[in-house]
Amino acid sequence: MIDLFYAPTPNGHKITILLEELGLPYRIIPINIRKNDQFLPSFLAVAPNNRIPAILDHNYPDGPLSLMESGAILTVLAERHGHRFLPVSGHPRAQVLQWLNWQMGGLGPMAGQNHHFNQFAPEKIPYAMKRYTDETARLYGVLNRQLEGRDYVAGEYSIADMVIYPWVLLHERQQMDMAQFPNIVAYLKRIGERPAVQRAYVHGTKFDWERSLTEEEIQALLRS
Ligand SMILES: N[C@@H](CCC(=O)N[C@@H](CS)C(=O)NCC(=O)O)C(=O)O
Repeated sequence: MIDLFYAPTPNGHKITILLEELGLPYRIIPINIRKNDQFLPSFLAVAPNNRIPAILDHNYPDGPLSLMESGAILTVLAERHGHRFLPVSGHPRAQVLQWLNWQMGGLGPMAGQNHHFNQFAPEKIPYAMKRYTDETARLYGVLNRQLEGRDYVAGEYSIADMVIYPWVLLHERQQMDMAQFPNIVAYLKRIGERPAVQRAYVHGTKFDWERSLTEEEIQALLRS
């Protein structure tokens, strides 16, 4: 069994997508990041960076593995489960890791700042709004070009697509003009039609943003 510390955000969806694609049994431990549940000691013990997602994977003989950082979680899970969605070696593996890290170090942080300054910042700061909207658009341009003549970003459908999809799905919030990125529009449709992706997103509809867990409740959940 795998415990997934989760909220329905782009980084959270990445993990439910892979778990559903692999058909692995898992249990959601809801972490309401709007109510600061990410600072509860039981969660910090697994994810010292106080951010979701994180996993406690009980399928290790020498004790559960705790892991944070979505890119690391996807890499480790794919390697441990038959290398599905992550080639074993050579150019194909390198390409998947390249695009995975492009998302982790580029698209994710830039689109995250874009969301912050365009949607949530208490004051409108035009310089920051423009900087992150422009940078997000530049990254969409890179992705759109990479998808020219390709169905997926690194050859076969892979964990690189699973990290990119949840972020470009939020293109409206990022103020992107999708008429400029037709390959991304087709890519979103292609991935969104996968039954595993649809199942992954159902967790989001069930998440209660009004509810906050106590430390005792998390501990009880982890013991059960
Ligand atoms: N690089 C991290 C980023 C994780 C991240 O930023 N998570 C956000 C939600 S999408 C979070 O937990 N935020 C809580 C906070 O800011 O305190 C990953 O990919 O796992």
